[in-house]
Amino acid sequence: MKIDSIVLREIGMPLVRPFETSFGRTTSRRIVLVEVNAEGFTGWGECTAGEHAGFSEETTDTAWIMLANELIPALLHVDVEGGGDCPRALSHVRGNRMAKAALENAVWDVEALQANLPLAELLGGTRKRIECGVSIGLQPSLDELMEVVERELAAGYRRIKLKCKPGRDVEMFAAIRQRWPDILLSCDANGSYRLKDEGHIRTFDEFGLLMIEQPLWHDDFYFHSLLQRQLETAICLDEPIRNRRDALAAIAMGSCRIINVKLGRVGGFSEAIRVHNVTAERGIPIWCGGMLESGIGRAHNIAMSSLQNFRLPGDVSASQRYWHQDIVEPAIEVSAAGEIEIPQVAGRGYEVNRRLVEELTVRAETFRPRNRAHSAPAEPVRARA
Ligand code: OSB
Ligand code: MG
Repeated sequence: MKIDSIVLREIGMPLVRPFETSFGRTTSRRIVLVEVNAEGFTGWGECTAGEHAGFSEETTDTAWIMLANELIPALLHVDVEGGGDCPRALSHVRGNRMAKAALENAVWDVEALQANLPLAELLGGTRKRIECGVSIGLQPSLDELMEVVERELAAGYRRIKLKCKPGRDVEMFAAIRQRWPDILLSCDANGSYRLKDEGHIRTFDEFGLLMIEQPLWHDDFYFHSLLQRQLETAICLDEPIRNRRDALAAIAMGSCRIINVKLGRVGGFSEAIRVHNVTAERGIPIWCGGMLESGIGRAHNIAMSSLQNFRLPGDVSASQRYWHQDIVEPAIEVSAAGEIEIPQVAGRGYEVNRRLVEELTVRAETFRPRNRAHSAPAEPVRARA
């Protein structure tokens, strides 16, 4: 694949409503986008790093620096056939997986167009439609939470996930269960409990939760394995699963019975497929997590969720829950049955609204390869967009 240019940009997008977790509150997103122009096609990738380092070490700003100074120059310096070649091309850079994913996924996006295949099919996906759940942030009151849950169930969503933290848990679960005894219900603590809370977390068992996501430290496997032995409810790990090896270690240790797969957190489609395959082999169900993505990341999450072992509803929901106007067309919609159809056209299946992207852009930089026929320089030419 001959890459003509790569455009790095940051857009600003206010959320329709604030999203609050145990690690903080987000009211507006600063999203890094990567545009890869190659072979007459344009592929897009979205970086899922947050504005602050509350979820992972990466942020919008660190991702920008790594993409501009390390990752884009490295990719422009080598030949890649497609997305699957990117991890090797970027392997000299440690970590920074969300930055890497933005670039790698843009290359997959081009590759699908070039191959004239739906992105889902290129990735090996077989599902025709996916089941959708919602992640509901901490609400100011129980009454407001009940209203939000009612609205999301009425919209058709198949699974409700409640953000929780110490002091904000069993009261919510009890209220929801009293009104909706049979819905698929889960919670996500984003690492906010400690081992001393074990007795308390055991009381969650009575609410018939589908899973408890990341109860303990964000980087832990071992103490989760001790906790999982004391619980009937499945633990789901999110934050510490960075790659296939982590998934294997967590499964071997018994740290969880379910795994959340996030494209950014594992570094892109290639590693996500490896996590998918190893969990499928071991009989561990996975589901697609969300990171308050714009339509580009959302379209990629949809394509990934078409792989067979994505067996539980994901945090993949409609554009309108997040954005007044999404940057893709059509906006991502969820049917009354709580499903999204996998697009059957070439590429990601949702067009990028370039005019809107330009309007939302706060900074942009264009990178081009130097003539590779001559000795390849480490530094690419960088021009202002
Ligand atoms: O832990 O799953 C998480 C959002 C930002 C950071 C971490 C998480 C989340 C969500 C939101 O739960 C999922 C979404 O609707 O995009
Ligand atoms: Mg989570």
